[in-house]
Amino acid sequence: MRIEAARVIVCSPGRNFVTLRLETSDGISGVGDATLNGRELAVAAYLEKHVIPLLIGRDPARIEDTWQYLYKGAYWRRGPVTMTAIAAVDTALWDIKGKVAGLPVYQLLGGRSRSGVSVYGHANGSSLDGLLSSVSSFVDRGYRAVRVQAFVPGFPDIYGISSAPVYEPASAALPTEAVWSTPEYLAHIPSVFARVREEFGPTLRLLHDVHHRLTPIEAARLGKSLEPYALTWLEDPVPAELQDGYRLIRQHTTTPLAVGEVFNSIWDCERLIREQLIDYIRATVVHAGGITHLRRIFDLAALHHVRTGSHGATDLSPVCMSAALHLDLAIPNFGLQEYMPHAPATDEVFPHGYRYADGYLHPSEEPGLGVDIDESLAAKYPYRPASLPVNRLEDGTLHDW
Ligand code: KDG
Ligand code: MG
Repeated sequence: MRIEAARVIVCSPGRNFVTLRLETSDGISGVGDATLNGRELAVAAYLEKHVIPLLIGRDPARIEDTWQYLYKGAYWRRGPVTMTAIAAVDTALWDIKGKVAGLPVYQLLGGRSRSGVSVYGHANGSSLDGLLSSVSSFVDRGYRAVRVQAFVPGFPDIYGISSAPVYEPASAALPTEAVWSTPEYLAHIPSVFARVREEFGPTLRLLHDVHHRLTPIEAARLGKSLEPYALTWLEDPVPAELQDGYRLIRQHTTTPLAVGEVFNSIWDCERLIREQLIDYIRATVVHAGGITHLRRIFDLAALHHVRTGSHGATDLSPVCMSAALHLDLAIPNFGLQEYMPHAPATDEVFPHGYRYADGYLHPSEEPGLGVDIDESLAAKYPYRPASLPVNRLEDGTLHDW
């Protein structure tokens, strides 16, 4: 069997997605997600100009070899664009392998390690009462883990909080700007968690995403002030470029730490994992080199008692979510999976067999990944430029986010 054709589909059913389809000489095809939020066309061009010509004629069964070929052969290693493109090829090849074998991909990865994939949802609100009712709506739907994000009084445009029914991190064609105040944030957030614990008791799993906005010592203070509320994790407390920051936070607090949604290689997290500076690794299939490379990261994490908590925002397509669920089901050190339902238009363009029930996602039992893209429907939703916002401090300084 050979790879006979490959094409990149860029569409925007509610938001932008980039998808790779590989077709084989046996008439089997596979799909991979290649969406890099706000930089979609860079990955599409990388695939079309530099990767697809290398794939035609290759044996689709050689997943590891193809991965190594694309990674090592380019000379230029790592980076979000390259690794997202490699991820798309890798994911599509796993899909094909599953279809050839007549098995869902999780079976090829070693079979089930659990009965379902525990997920967390995103609660937020423009007032404390709104936030509490948002948490409550997740609890009512069976969620046992909820991410809690709160508006800070006086700062209405905080990234990661939205009253829209479907969360959208990239709204405008050009970046919008929001103002951020660390003192106001640090003063406000503990009182929010106090209230949520009071209302929902001690066992609901609570998470919070800082979106890389603090310095290590500020994050240490936040972690300490949240200890009474026993979070499952504090996410991206600081930018992860300077990883000693995580050691500093660790020295001060027992609040568990999660990081990794912007990581694209095992080398981004090798030290954080080996030195047990984090508790959850949040890398995901589409941005971290596909199932093959993410499995490598997760196996390293397993050795060091670090659990997984893959990114699962709406800017990762149902193709990525399907792949993530197969991996989540199979690995020994799974922790939690982020789950933000897509817009109805997205679900229509990407028919998929995974389903949510009572706090868990279950991957499809169909051969392969159990997801597809309806290309003629996708063509009705052309690409729209979209960017992530940026943050400034009150004095106008450009800030991390
Ligand atoms: O594209 C960026 C978003 O996916 C990200 O900001 C969402 O932080 C996020 C999360 O935890 O889902
Ligand atoms: Mg996050």
